[in-house]
Amino acid sequence: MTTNGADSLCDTLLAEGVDVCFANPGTSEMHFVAALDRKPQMRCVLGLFEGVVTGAADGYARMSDKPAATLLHTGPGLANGLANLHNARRARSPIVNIVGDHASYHLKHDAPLTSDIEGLARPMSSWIRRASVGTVSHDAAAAVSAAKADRGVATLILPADVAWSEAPSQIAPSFPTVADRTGRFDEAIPKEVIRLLKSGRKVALLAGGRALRASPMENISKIKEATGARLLLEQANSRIERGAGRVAAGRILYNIDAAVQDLQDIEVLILIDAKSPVAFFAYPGKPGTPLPTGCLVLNLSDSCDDPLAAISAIADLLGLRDQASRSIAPFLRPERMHGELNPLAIASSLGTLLPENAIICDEALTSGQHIYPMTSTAAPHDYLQITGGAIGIGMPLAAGAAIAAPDRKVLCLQADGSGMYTVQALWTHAREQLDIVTIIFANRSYAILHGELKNVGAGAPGRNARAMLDLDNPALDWVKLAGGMGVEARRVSTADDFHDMLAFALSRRGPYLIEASI
Ligand SMILES: Cc1ncc(C[n+]2csc(CCOP(=O)(O)OP(=O)(O)O)c2C)c(N)n1
Ligand SMILES: [Mg+2]
Repeated sequence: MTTNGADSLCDTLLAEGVDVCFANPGTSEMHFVAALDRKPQMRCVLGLFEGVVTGAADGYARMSDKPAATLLHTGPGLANGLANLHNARRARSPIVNIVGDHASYHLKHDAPLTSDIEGLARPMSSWIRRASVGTVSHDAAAAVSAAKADRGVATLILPADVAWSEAPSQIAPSFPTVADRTGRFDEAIPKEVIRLLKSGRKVALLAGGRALRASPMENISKIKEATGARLLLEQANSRIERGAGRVAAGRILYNIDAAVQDLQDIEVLILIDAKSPVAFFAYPGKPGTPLPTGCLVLNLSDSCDDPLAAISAIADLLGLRDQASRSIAPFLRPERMHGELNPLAIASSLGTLLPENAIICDEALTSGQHIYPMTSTAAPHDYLQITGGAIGIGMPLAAGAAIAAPDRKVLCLQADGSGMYTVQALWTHAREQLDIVTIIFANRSYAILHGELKNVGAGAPGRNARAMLDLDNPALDWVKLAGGMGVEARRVSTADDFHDMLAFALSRRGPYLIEASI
């Protein structure tokens, strides 16, 4: 029995559990589109720009712990999606990134869309392969396995002739994946960590990645309490399960001077599915890492396939298995604020009104500083951040999260400048009727860059600097932008109106946008 390469690819993806495809197709992918059309089990979601496609695939992976497929058109389509693939790579999100290309024998003509796809894909991909006639099912199974095993972007290039050529209808068997590594750790590690924890030195546990789910966090928190260590989270995280009933913990500070001061006493840092902290940028005369010189760093992932299993073993060795953590956040509502609308008032309304099990996608940048503290005792929720510093992920991330978790309310906290990079995501919110409330922090400026200009000692901004950092003249009208893409929206400019509007938006299902004039 035979089929064609595109059908074989789709069948293999479905057999591997990949049943969502975020797409923006072109001519070279028409056989793939036709094959997807024959698979009603596959949910195809159109993004009107490739940055929406890749950002949504990231959000989907973070909330479902499995990869979606993308469908991108040749090198330029991939290039448009790279910034959010960069963020996905930093989030360690599994993605099967499918990029269509010309038929193999057409490349020699150097047609207009021909480019070095491998070269474009390499920096953001943990795995790259060009599918071949006859092996496309194996290639697809290998891509899914690589995305899961590496927790990364597996780029599968699909030449048009591979898609339309005959292929065996038999599906390739699955490859061993990350599941096979579950529970594996170096037996010496738990004792070594306990020795360090009891050495009298000042130890900090730095948690990131999968360690930020509720259950491993409780183990880590108990170890902290039993040994007097400090507990910190990475500065930018893929997904934190937090809020009332969960462990409350602070993050490494963004500002390098503040972070240096905060960590000055640390003598030993233990990394739990985390990277050693670094300054976000270099500044003249300032250090590249906030750690004090001589700080010993032990990365559990260097010797443990499953660092969380090692953590669990440490908790057991310390006799903590049946104890509860004492650092569980209570359910407390911040006080309602009145008067002018500002980021603090928005954060306090969020803390009060956040529905249980909500998903927060935070790309609020300078307006977001109060959100993390003001939601620490809110109803339990998941908190997703921009992990790679490439702005323009908030609304796509929310789309992917909402598709992965259709029964949960998604709150997209979106700074205005960043929002304009991938504003088309709102159309996907409307098209798919996603349950997302987007809050635009409309400060009509690249406020963070105004701050950075000051930080480098450049003095007051003149005409050219303001031309590059202000978003006024004309001011963006988010109500019209959203309306033009099918998302209902309102503008508010007082704390009371914001609170009422948020309560209203949360009381209904489907996409809604609030332009918060701040
Ligand atoms: C892809 C990408 N392009 C440019 C930048 C540089 N950059 C960082 S923040 C920023 C402006 C952010 O403005 P906004 O989203 O309105 O947030 P605000 O600073 O006003 O809080 C820019 C352009 C970046 N980080 N990533
Ligand atoms: Mg702004």
